[in-house]
Amino acid sequence: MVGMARIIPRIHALILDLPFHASGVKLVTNRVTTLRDVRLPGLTLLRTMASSEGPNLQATLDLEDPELYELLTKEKSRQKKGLEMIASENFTSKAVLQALSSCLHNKYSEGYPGARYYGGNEYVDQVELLCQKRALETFGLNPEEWGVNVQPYSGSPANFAVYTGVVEPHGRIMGLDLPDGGHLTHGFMTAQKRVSATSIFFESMPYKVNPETGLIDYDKLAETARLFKPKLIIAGITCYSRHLDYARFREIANELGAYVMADISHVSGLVAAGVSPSPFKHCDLVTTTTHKTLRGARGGMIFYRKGVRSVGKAGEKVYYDLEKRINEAVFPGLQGGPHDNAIAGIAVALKQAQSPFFKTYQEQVVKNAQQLGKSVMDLGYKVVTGGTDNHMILLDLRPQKLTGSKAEKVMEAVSIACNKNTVPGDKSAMNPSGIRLGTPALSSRGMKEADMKTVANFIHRAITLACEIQGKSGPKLVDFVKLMKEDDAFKGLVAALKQDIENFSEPFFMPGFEEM
Ligand code: DSN
Repeated sequence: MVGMARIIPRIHALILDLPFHASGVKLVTNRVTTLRDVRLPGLTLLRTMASSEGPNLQATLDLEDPELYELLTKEKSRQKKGLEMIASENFTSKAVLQALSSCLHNKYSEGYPGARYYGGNEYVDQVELLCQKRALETFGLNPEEWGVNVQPYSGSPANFAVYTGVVEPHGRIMGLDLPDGGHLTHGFMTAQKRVSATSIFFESMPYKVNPETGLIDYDKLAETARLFKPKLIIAGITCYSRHLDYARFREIANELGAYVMADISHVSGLVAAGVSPSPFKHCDLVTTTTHKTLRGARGGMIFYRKGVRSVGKAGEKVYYDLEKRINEAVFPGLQGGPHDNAIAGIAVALKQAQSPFFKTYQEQVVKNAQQLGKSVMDLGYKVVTGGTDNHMILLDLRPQKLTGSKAEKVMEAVSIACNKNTVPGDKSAMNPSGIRLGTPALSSRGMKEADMKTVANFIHRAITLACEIQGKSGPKLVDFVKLMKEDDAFKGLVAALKQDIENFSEPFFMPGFEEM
């Protein structure tokens, strides 16, 4: 072994010294790190796999698939150079990424710990149990009162599993309307189309925000719920910057004997850190994604209550039966094998979420969003609800007479990733008047309030530029984009702002792998 250790670097050096095409030998890359990485046609001796056919199963991605590798490095560079302000995105840790790309990826494990349909799940069982335990701990839950399913592939499947398990087909649900800040899976439909499967297989009735204040109209919700008599009411958002009143949802549901399901996908990191109110006291079910503010691997979780649901007049107890309903809805109802690598990645993130650093991070996320809101308002912009309690702000661009789509296009061109969004009162979800801006990803890079002031100025420059382009292009988006991309003066302004933004953003710390 000692001999080989001496010889290998020599062969390695020899290979690197070879002229590029010498003797029919072609190095796929000059970034050779180990002998195993070298693919030398005609010199199969040096390949890790003795096989002369097929892909080298030990080759790294850069060698095995340079085309894809290049795309991934470009995406990494885009993430690092730009400002990632999509409120649902974050930069997860290297440890989570390692769990995701581990051997757990290889395993099938239909079923639940201790009751799998395949063999070889000794360690997978322990990983899933660890993830469940950490999930309950992270949110301060007593295992006698709450259980959790960590297998949902993401937030939409988690929500669909709850409806499948708890609300019978064509049973009734109520959720915040999509244009008012709800989610597709909260029952979205239009007069013409049942858009989400949630509205195809279940009957949905939306509740709304007050178009003047932008705040949820709980009185109207109560009134509509009395008429519609839903089996389940969803307390959840994708674009709403104020805390939810979970106690009020409970009160409304209690009148009807309905379940309350909180969908905390956006705020689960904030809830875990105690900087947003916890829904658990008031809800029967809680769903969440795991990759937004929680900063874990991409996946979903469903928390369900256990124990006594209610006590009748004669003292008789009614027990929750949610555990069986939820578990059977996830598997075998809607899913096959769980993504064990994702479950491991979620477990890592949940461990991190219990640390004091995570609390500091989430406090910074909120401080940054509040500073961003204040800075853009100081620059003359309208922020829906006049600020934020959480990780996002919603800019209303109607005073600028600009659509969210146009603002989003310019932001993208100058390396700010964000999304167009409806604002209260908007008629069309396809042509919304606002943009949603979030701070979780920038906060993971270490940005603070002072940086948010700089970011607000970049946003101001981008929107000012969008207004100038629109002044020349007219209202059609296609003309707007054409002018932005083809007019020399605008191209120059876009390039200059992009450069300023990238010069600012690139030096910040970036979690994850170095190159991709
Ligand atoms: N796509 C997510 C968001 O941006 O809010 C919700 O699923």
